[in-house]
Amino acid sequence: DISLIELEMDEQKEQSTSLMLGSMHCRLLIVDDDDVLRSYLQRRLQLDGCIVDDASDVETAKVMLHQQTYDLIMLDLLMHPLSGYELFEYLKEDPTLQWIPLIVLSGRNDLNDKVRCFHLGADDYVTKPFQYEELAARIYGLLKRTKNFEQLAFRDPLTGIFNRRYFDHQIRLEMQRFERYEAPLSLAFIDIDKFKTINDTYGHHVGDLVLQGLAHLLQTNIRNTDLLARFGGEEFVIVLPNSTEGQTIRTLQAILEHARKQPVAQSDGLTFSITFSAGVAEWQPGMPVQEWLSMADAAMYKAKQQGRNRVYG
Ligand code: GH3
Ligand code: MG
Ligand code: MG
Ligand code: MG
Repeated sequence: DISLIELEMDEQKEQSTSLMLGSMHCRLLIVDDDDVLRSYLQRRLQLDGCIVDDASDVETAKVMLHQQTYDLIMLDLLMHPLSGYELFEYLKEDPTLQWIPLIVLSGRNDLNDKVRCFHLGADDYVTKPFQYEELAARIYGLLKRTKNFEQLAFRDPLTGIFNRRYFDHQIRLEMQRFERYEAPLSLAFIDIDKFKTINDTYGHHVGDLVLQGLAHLLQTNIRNTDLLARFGGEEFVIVLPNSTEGQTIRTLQAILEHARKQPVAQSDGLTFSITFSAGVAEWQPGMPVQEWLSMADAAMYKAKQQGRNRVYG
């Protein structure tokens, strides 16, 4: 097998080569029917700090892709019984998988294959045999470009937290995930009270600082698995997996308590405190996303009506 030529490297060379790659904190999937190549690549990439899973055939890879979120896929073309193209087309037809960066690893240095793969949406094409260092550098470059793209597309530039676009995409994935779970999934809408007054009194710049301050307060008081996004102007939204409506209400009440006591921003020797009104709703399997959002929004509206500065379910 030609792919093995480059693999006959001395064992002492097998140490971390790319510290950069480790800093990406990435989970990679190798799909290749060549056992030796798979385990070699897995070992090297793990030494470089990546989490690496592998599959020797297309069907196994499909199952894994639905169980885990991958940052990048390396895909062999010549495999049995299904070829790499079968997985390729499957990926590109699935809205949740089509954006995963993909590098084709192929023993065929063939113009038609290369052109076909790039047309199908491959991000890179590496022919075997290859040098590990070059593949690692390509993986790093691709992950970096993807991260930059995601930063631009999915982050709110003012607060640095996720934006509405990301939220709209991610909330559907969470619903899919929890459809199979026997665990609660909750949503909270947060709207700053009388925010217009802050802008009108102190100017837009202070308003911006307050938005940044509240985003920071929220982000640092929720779990890593919770999803916080800026929903609109002075409205934030949080999706909380494994949290009931009651637990979510208590979480938001604690944050509100914190906001009452501690200013969220300061400027020119002045400090600025806010309160907010929040609405919470727990999802039930089968409930459409729009209905779920409306429930949380209605609870938030009720909190405003009842005098603001409170959290309702
Ligand atoms: P309520 O308690 O009923 O929510 O009153 P409110 O004043 O917070 O609500 P309203 O919707 O009337 O005002 C929201 C304000 O948020 C109006 C808008 O100028 C301001 N705003 C929206 N986006 C931004 C932003 O990015 N920066 C700043 N400084 N202000 C913003
Ligand atoms: Mg093969
Ligand atoms: Mg509002
Ligand atoms: Mg408001």
